Amino acid sequence: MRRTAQTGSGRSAEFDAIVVGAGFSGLFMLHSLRKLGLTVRVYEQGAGVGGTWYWNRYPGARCDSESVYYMFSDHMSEEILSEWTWSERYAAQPEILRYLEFVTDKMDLRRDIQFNARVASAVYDSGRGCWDIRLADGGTASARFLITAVGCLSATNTPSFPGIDTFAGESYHTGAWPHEGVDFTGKRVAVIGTGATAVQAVPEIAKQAAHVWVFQRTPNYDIPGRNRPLASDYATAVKADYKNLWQKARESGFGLPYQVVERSAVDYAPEERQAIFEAAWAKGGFYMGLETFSDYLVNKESNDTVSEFVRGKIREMVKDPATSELLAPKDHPFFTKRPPLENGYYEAFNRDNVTLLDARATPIEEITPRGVRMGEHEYEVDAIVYATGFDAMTGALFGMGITGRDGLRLRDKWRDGPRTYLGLTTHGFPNLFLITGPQSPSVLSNMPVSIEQNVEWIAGLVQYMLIHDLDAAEPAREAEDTWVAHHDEVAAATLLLGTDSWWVGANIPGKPRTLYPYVGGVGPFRVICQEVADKGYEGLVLTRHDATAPAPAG
Ligand code: N01
Repeated sequence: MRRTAQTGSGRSAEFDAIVVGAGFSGLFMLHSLRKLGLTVRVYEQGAGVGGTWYWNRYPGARCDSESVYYMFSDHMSEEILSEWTWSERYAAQPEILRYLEFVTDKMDLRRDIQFNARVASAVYDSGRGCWDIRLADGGTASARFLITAVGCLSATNTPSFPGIDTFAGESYHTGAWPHEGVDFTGKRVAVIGTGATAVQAVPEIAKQAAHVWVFQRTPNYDIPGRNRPLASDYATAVKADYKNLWQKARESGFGLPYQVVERSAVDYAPEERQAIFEAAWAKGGFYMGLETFSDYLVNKESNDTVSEFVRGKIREMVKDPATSELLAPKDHPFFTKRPPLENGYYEAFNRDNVTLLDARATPIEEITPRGVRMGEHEYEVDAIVYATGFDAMTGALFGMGITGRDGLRLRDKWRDGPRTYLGLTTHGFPNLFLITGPQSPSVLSNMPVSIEQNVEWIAGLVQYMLIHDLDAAEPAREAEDTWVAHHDEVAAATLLLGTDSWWVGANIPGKPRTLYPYVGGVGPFRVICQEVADKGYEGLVLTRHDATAPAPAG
């Protein structure tokens, strides 16, 4: 492989690889490609590293994975792993951002990152065998490899409520929060949405605001996070056992080293089941979903038991019966939408200054200059917080104007839903690699574990191409068809497609309904990817730029 892309004009900056995004994925990709000796440029839209953790600065923002597993493993740096200690069970956004800045500086990554650089288009030039990038500010660059590290939840979604621009007060989307913070003291605030974000933000906003109206369309099964300062002996014990724990996480279903017991809730007597539920509830966190029973996603009857248990807890926690009934989900099974972790959310509804509104029974009709109108009632507020989520998994990719061979736009190719090979590549787009792309485990996992696996697989492929003097990698159409069919089959065996959620694209009008992440599990996915690599990247057509026929792949 000729390492540096050749450009005709000579004016465009040239690199071996361009990475888009400087969050967890982009940072590890940069590090991994550098180790192979490639010249790399990372383009990052923000003014700093962090991705999700750069943008989502809303009050209460923190990770829902336990911090000790929400970081790079020793594959990034043994030194960082031993030097860094989290202060809380679930780290808050400022601490995670500090961590990513620490990693960036420690690994000297900053010098290859261009900040405030939004990729406006990325077009493959078949003649030259490289990707031409145009930035929003007019800058251009070319590279043999294009790797997207744009995150799954980075294109914000604000519903097009009539009158939205007429509001005279302050409006915020949680995914693009002002860096200087927002002081809600004494203000009347509308929070629209009740997903994982709102569940974190509402208790914090309620501490300051004169009144908070929470506009709920669909209630969620919120699990107690039971956040607390991290005991130093716990952190030390985890560090001491790190290799084992990370290996477990890599082989697990969801990227967490939990003890999953293969059993169904329906095989247990009600009292036994209750004891198992209570223990997980007391522990807090995703143990409720992952360590109690293993068939919630495929067995409705089993799921009914846990769903009812959580509803019971909500009724216990929220004093006003009408409010607790409204908060108790009945329209979908547990974990068929991402269950938020709550640290004070339900309790917030016991405050006098928090009111829950039913935006399902009476939808929001318009935003007025003074506030939010539902039916005949206008709620006058000083600030509106849109906790309305994201155009997940494809929004940011489509926003980059990716165009592959023969002028094929990614947006057009995926018009009826994503089509990928392993979620990492897509036919018609040579040398385009997607980190945590659709049809990979991505958001159905603890992200750092999936990110490391994706990045290492991509870096392994690039290394293979260097060794074998190959220029381009692109999945064969048949390999892609087989992966999509497998992905769809696994998805269809679960309850996930039956629930409206952003996992299936239901939150964006017109978005194709399909399960966007792969639900086959982090461990099995890893094995599949490894087998593909072991067979000389089976399913990919690997070519030399100057050859017309595919080069032998083995
Ligand atoms: O977004 P969401 P989010 N009228 O799409 C409502 C991750 N995350 O930002 O459910 C009224 O879940 C919508 O209602 P409905 C995590 O993976 C991670 O909260 O569609 N309401 C819903 O209540 C999470 O799943 C962490 O009926 C409208 C809300 O807006 C993902 O991010 C922390 C509406 C959107 O909820 C997204 O969470 C936080 C309308 N027209 C988030 N349109 C960590 O672990 C939308 N809604 C760090």
